[in-house]
Amino acid sequence: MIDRSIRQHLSWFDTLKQHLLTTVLCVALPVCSVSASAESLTIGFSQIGSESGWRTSETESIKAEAERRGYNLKFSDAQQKQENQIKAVRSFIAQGVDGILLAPVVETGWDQVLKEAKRAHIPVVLVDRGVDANPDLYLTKVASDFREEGALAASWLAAKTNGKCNIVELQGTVGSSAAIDRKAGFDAVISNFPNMKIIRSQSGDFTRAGGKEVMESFLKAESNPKKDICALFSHNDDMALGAILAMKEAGIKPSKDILVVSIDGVPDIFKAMMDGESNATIELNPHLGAPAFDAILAYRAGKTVPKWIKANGPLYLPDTAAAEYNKRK
Ligand code: GZL
Repeated sequence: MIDRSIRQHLSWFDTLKQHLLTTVLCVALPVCSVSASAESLTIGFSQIGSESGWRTSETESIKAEAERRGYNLKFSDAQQKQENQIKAVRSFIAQGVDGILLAPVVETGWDQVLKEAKRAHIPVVLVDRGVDANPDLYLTKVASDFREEGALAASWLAAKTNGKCNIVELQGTVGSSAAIDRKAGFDAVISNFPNMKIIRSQSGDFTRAGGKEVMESFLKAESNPKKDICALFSHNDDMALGAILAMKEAGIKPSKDILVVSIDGVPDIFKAMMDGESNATIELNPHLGAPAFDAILAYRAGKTVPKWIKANGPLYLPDTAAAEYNKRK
């Protein structure tokens, strides 16, 4: 049984040889497309679960990219539990995979298992969320800047309301980098507006059911919700879609009586905009497979990889909702 690290170097040498061969051939031959690499990798992917439409799109996109490249993708759905993710990563290490994609459900508690992957010379790429651990313990993070997303949502709301708005907030999964940083970015911007304040804030765990349930409690807690609440800031579209349902059931017109701004850019939020029920969404790119796999190839070719590969999306409004919906549905 060749020791893993020797095998790793052998395979690195093979890659280098292949690369050199391709390059030489390319120089010699008039036409040549230098593909990223012909090598077929075995990759472990520890996914959080399927809590939102965006998460499902991310999973489908990463699986499709692995298929396109002819990679052997070992997929694990953690059902939102960190212990299941840690078990999956340990199993990938034991199987001697060439790389690991990890979408960490929460920020903390990863040091030990990341150290084990590093000791096994297996690169770990964080996809769509971050961890509170030494960056030396993972190859790179392919994720949006969530603070920017929160700040963009707040800036849009400040402009829409001339800096005067009582806001209710649906937070994402407690302890997740997406929820922590989207809130931080949003709070930082509204702190510049004395008449903008968050009057209620609670986690809906990034799900439609969670968003509906929490929004129902927000509405019940106000004597006159239409007057008392100016806007909803939701950390993702799925919770906003649940909240829109709660508003309608309470006889409140979403996006008119209460403004709605959220993040992800899933097809159904564009449909809600077309129905006059949502005001703004910020797109989150679910196609993280290619940059993640390319980072692993770069690592195997001995190249340096930046610690954060950022992919932030734009804010969309109802005026382009139909076109965006048709593109995504
Ligand atoms: C953010 C991602 C979030 C999405 C939600 O990168 O982790 O988790 O915004 C998903 O839809 O549940």
